[in-house]
Amino acid sequence: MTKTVLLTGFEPFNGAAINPSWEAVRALDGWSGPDFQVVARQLPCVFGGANLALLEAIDALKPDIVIAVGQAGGRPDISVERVAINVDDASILDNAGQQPVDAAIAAGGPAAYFSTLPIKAIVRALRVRGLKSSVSQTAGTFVCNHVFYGLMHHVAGRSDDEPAIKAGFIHVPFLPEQAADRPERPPSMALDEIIDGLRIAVELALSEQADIAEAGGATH
Ligand code: PCA
Repeated sequence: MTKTVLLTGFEPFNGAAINPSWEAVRALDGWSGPDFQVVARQLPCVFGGANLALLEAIDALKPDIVIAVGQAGGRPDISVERVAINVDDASILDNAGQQPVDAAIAAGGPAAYFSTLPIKAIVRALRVRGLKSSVSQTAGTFVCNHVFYGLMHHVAGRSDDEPAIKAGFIHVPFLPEQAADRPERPPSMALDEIIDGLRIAVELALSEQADIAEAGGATH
């Protein structure tokens, strides 16, 4: 049976003109193989609204796998997120002018959820292909973590007669043109490399049953 993979990316935020997460996932929209098809959707960078759009897309597309993707400006690599936490704590305004502080995403929900993607297998495969990648222990407390938590909360709350959804979140760096605009010259990655990395992540999510056990945690 054909599996549907939903990839989401975000609209630009914080005054930017472009968001590499959307540029990358839209390039993979319509990619398919004998047993899978990829659909890309854009999410607004808005607390609440992003999760409504995500859940609408899940309802409409009935994906088997969901990988949400966001920009993490300043990070040097493709970071595969391990954990979503139940808090919104924004240091900047979202695209609707909201700035929640220390607010629960799901009142009474668990403190955190783990990604169900094979995160270490993805990181290893990316590195084997020469792409910079690491496991990240925090997706922050802005709209990306909000979507990651909302996604995992939805997936965890599905009933037993609904098909399971494998899901997680990946952060990508600035594009070179975004970095060049900033005085601090943050790290960046070419769009083609980001697209390649996401393609590998989709392949691994489709093929791997369990994650690999490979040391690589942080000591602090
Ligand atoms: N990055 C932001 C939100 C949207 C995006 O692409 C974040 O990391 O929260």
